Amino acid sequence: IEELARRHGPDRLVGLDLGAAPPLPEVFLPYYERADVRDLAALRDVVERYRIDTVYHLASLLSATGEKQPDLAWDVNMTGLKHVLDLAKLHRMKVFWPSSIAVFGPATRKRAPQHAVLDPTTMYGVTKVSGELLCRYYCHRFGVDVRSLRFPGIISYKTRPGGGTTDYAVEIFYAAVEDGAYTCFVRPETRLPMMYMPDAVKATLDLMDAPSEAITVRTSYNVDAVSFTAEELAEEIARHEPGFTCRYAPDHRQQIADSWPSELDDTAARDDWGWQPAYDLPTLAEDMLVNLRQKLIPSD
Ligand code: VAH
Repeated sequence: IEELARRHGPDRLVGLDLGAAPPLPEVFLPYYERADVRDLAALRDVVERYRIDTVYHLASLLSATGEKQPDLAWDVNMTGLKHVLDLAKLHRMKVFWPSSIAVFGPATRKRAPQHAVLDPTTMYGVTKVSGELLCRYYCHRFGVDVRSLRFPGIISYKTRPGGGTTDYAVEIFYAAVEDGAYTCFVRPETRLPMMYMPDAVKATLDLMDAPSEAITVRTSYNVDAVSFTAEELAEEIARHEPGFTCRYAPDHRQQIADSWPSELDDTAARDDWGWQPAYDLPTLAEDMLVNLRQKLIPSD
């Protein structure tokens, strides 16, 4: 929302979520609607009242929450996406929809190719594979210009994490600033692909700005940025926060993490629309900690 406001002006945007508007310290959002993405009539009313031409459809239950409530995950993730695609077909809207590394499963080697056998072990992953196929169907059958990225774990200081398996890579930064110590819910050697939020926003908007004829992948593009183990992350944080300690107590999320690849082959994204990440682990960690100290430690 903040980057779209910078590019188009806040009065060109309408925020929509189930709950109240998120804190947006950098922008005032004049138009905000509350609706459940499973309510087609409510979505259609917003689309028609504001004459929406582009939708960034991010509403979803994530992997860990989805395993606790698989029926709800299927309902929100699939019904919500189909409603957006049906409205996009009716009103010729352009759509961005995020997929995830969660589409991959045990059949994939540690470096996930763009075109692979997709055998996810979570309901979240099943909804992402199904969603990718639904998007490609709506594009080829109805001409809907829907585009998608298979995001790695996304790291941000702006909102606290919730419901994801990669959340340890965000929680650890908050714990380092607030407590100087963290108990990690995956093993130290767990290596996963990650991406800093500014890179995720850049990838999303670069993809959406690309000419339609450049888009050769209508399921979802692999995008890779940085891969590290939980231990490598803890060691990098300790370089910036002397005395920080991390212990490991794997829980149910370990088996989800173990089913995912450790990196992605994103050649197609780089070739088709010039994908290029800007952050590596040291610059990501530095930026996270500088901003979290400002956010969490009250200035005198
Ligand atoms: C999750 N952060 O952990 C999400 C993501 C890479 C996984 O889709 O569920």
